[in-house]
Amino acid sequence: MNSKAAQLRKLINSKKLEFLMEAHNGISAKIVEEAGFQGIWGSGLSIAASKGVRDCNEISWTQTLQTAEYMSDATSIPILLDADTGFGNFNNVRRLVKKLEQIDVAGLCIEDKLFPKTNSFIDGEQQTLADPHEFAGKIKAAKDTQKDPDFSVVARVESFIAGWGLSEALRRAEIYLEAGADAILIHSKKNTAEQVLDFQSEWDNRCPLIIVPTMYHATPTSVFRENQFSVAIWANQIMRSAITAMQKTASLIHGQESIAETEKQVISVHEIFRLQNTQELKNAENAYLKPSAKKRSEASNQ
Ligand code: SPV
Ligand code: MG
Repeated sequence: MNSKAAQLRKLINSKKLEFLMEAHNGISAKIVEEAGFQGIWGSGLSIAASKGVRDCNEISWTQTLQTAEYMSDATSIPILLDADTGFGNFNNVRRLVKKLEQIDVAGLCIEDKLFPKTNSFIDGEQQTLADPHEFAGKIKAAKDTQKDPDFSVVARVESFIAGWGLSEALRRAEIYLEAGADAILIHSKKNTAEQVLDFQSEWDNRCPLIIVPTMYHATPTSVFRENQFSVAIWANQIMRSAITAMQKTASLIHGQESIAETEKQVISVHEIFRLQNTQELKNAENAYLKPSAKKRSEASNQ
């Protein structure tokens, strides 16, 4: 099996459209892998939301890292971590890359905004972009820091989000590519794919292009495929569907003062045990526990 970094690199460089699915903790990452996805988007929005805070660097970079570590430990497919602006300057990015490689995260995506960043869908046009050359320094620093040549550094261009036109987006992407970016993520909050398609036709495959179709969700996937995008990120649907289910369940149980109805609609606790790989511990107990300790452990499980 290739390393996770090599797996992500392969997805990014593959000639066909590939997909990354959002996850925000260990169990959601595992669910994404079991569904058949070959890679995970460690979404900043969803990780923040899972902790009940806003997507504007209210959680620290080490808290993000710790979450990513649980996700990485729970899965065998690669994670591209949404690292916002890199949590500081080039030096913070260097440290981040070092720590990400230690926890087997396959790559990071950084965006050309200012710390603390704001989610791209909130008042985007009022958001200030970073100086592109300062941002290029972060990309170069990340590339110079990585030990594994397959670790990926994705540069996210926020020009369209901040209300700039195509030429500014292209100018920035060119600077980031020159600095060593392995791929460009071109973001748009329009409800059609117009901006990313215009960008792609001018960019002309100078490097792999990644898109996040959250707002232009009605665009058929065949359009992304025909236009040779490299990766589409489904950035937040696991979190959103979890919220839908949790809201429904909480209000049903609250209203009925009973869990009987809900029981028919939710997975069993045994499915939780399966996702947690409880069987592996049972097997390990057989191999490692002294018989007397094993008996005690079985008794406490009953
Ligand atoms: C995220 O998932 O946190 C992203 C993508 O950055 S978006 O929310 O679309 O900006
Ligand atoms: Mg984000």
